[in-house]
Amino acid sequence: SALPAAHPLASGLTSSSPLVRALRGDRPERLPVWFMRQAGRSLPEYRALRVSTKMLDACLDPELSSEITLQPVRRHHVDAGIFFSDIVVPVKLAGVGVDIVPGRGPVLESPIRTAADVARLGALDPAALAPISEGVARTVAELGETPLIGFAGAPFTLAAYLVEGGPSKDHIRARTLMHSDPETWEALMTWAADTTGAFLRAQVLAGASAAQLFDSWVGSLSLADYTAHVAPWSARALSSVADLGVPRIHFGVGSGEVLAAMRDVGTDAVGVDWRIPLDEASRRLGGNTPVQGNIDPALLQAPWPVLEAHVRDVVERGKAAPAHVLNLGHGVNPDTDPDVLSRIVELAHGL
Ligand code: 1CP
Repeated sequence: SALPAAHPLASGLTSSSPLVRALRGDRPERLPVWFMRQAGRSLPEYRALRVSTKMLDACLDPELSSEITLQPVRRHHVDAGIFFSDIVVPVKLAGVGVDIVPGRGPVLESPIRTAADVARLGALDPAALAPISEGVARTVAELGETPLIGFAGAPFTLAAYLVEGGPSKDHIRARTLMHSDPETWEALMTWAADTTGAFLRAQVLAGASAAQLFDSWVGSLSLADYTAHVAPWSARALSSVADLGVPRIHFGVGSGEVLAAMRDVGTDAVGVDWRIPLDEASRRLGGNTPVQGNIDPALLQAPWPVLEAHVRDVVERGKAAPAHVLNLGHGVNPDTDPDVLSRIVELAHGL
């Protein structure tokens, strides 16, 4: 692979970690577990660090991004860190006016809807990614044998924000554009794939031992639209790290109809939300693909015996797949008691 020799995966530091082994289709003695959105608002130590710093400024401060990434690893003893950043960080670094508004999410200065809007989008200068590479390098230096997961937003999920101008429910404008003006759509998706791909590649080169592509809003698409108007660009984004040999995870929400198509764009493992049980997900994937998931985040607020029974059921059903990484079906809700997450890790490691 083209990884630098000192990279934790190339040097052997993380190559036998439970996470990397499971993503490569193995069943390590310890079931690996981490949580989407484990860094951030459920942790009082995160809220304390963030009081005077805006979200995107925190993402571009290597000392802060590294410290926030490490907080949940220290507290919960999870099997991986996920780099603290956001899917819109590369969009901002490419010069697009975007902010993360507290309580709302990413909001664009002006939405990208026309051929002229897309033509104005500039290429991401690799030098702009320096704060990301530095944040990752600082993080892996502290993590040792615990792998760091790098991530990026999939082109469709990014396009949903760019076209809508902010969070939306059904991503109607984006779904209209792919049909009403396919040429503009394809130009936008190509830009999004290359921009998000560069962000992902920078994290891997700087030391991430796995890469996850988040297509959070893929559930609003039909299989036909996914295949024709989205999959080629998700493949393009994932191909940005294909030569580096790190295991790849492709995650979506509401993805039951498109699971196999998401696998087919080129990934090692598929992340599954809480809507379909893992044995059914594995069946839809043909039985040969490692799966990640899929504790229902709503049950994090349920009484422990209820949650424990659910986690055990998820682990049992995960045995239908060749390998399993335990996770949530979507991100940690900010109201979650962090002790509950620690307790799930303890349970998983004792199984
Ligand atoms: O003020 C704050 O604390 C901001 C809240 C926050 C945080 C902590 C946002 C705004 N982003 C993040 C970090 C983040 N975002 C991480 C790293 C932390 C971790 O996972 O441990 C990651 C992986 C993301 C990725 C992300 N951002 C996704 C994909 C994952 C998912 O949850 O589906 C998406 C869709 C976003 C957009 C986004 N950023 C922030 C918010 C509130 C949102 C969602 C807005 C919406 O509902 O549309």
